[in-house]
Amino acid sequence: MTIQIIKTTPFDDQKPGTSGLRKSVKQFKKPDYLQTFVQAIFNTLDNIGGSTLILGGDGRYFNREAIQIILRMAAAAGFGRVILGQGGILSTPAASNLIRKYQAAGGIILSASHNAGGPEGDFGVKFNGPNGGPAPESMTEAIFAASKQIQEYHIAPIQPIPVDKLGSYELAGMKIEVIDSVSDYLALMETIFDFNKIAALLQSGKFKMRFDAMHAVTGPYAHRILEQRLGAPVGTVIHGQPLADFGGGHPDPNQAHAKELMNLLYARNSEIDFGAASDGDGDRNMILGKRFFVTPSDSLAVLAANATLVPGYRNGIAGVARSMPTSQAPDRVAAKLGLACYETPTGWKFFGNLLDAGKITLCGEESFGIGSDHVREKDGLWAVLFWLNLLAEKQDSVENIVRSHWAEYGRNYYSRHDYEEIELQDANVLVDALLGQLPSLAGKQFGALTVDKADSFTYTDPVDGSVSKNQGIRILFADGSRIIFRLSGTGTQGATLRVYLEKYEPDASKHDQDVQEALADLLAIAQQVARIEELTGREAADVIT
Ligand code: G16
Repeated sequence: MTIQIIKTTPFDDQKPGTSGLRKSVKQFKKPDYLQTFVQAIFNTLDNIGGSTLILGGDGRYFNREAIQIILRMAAAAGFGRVILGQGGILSTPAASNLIRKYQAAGGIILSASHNAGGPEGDFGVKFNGPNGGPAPESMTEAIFAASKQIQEYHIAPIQPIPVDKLGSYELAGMKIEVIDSVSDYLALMETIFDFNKIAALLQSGKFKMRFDAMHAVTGPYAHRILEQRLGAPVGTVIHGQPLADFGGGHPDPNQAHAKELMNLLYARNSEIDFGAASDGDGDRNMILGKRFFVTPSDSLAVLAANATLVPGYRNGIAGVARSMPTSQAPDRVAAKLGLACYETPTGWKFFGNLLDAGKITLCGEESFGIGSDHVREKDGLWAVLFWLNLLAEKQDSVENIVRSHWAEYGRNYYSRHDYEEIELQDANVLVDALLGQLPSLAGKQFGALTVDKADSFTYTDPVDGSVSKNQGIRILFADGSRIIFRLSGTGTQGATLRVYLEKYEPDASKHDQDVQEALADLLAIAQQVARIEELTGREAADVIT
């Protein structure tokens, strides 16, 4: 079959962000836009000939069209086989698992994660390498460089593949296997968690949970694992049908966007003991107890402290890692248990080397992502099953488990304030002004707080020595409190300024404060130092988590 060679001109905006290339659907639908980026990925790969590619996405608008285009381009590039999730559906962690399990050359995951979907929403493409993890910075740079050089892309002639039907197909000499999207992932979860104990808890009649799939990719996974395999009552999974526009919602599992779940758990007479949600592509999670929110940072710390209660980690964990803005709660666990602890820049790709080298077993980020060495992505349902396994072992409530954790390790009050869609130019002025102040901040007194150190975070990868600069501005106080400023790398409109606030409280009698009240002095300092209102016109954040 002849391969078509289509002449094209490069786009100048195909620089992958924190997690792949995210743009509006409108941008992705521009003639040749998707094709150029996919060709740029293929052009940076060695040894495609005959290898396997994993392909799937979160089911959002444009997923199906994009799948057909990528299949044709994969055939033209010389892949021997594409393993495709049924209906074009694969959660990000499930795709990571398939890459590892079937020794693929890599995978393309179609998702803009927690960003809104639909024709007016966002789309995204990310490439994961043979270890199953997001392409490291060296590769995303190479893809960007290749995208600027593209003069043509290669594509096999049209031959639509019936992606909804399980089975094997052939396209221009390439095999396409349409597989069940859930089975391999479920099998992996069964090797990690005590399914019998979790099933007993879920079927006891004394424990009620709700899992909010937010009309995104985890719907089929959660129905199958929680309801069908573990026997939780039907209705445990809400919003379980993936929709191209996520039902008009924002598939971001946090207190602001998972409103319905929050209302269920926070109702005065709520009968639900455990609530959880996941995002567009299934890698994020939110954990709730009855009228109780677990910060992702605390969640990572609790899982690390209790890991040996779970069969997959019974022999102990090698170490933990957290992204720099994530609270230091996990560090306290690591110190007490004598574990190695690493601080990386924001972005799951930075955990890959540590996981591959066996330096860490668990890792996580404040942005509602936690994971382990079972795949090379954060994993929403894995975190939910981990919590269920702990609840089944401890026979205690989420709130009690977290409160006893605080009593033992102290509490890291933590919150993130997001100022969304501010003018890019304003954001850059703010960041430059902050950078300019850094040398003069050390030693400065703000009320009861003294600045110990202020810098722009630089990370040196302990495995390959690569250096990543400008990964967030840190103001570190003498008492361990921190203010971090960063511009998001996942937004598609203007700039999002993230302000991360953290304060450590060792005294258990002070663990009942309102989070925002506990952090009010730090917020005031952040607003003052960064001149947020003056430079952006914003009095307060749009989203507070
Ligand atoms: C992505 C990355 C995460 C990162 C998050 C927020 O998550 O995979 O590592 O923490 O974005 O990034 P930013 O603060 O730059 O917006 P996801 O779930 O969107 O893929």
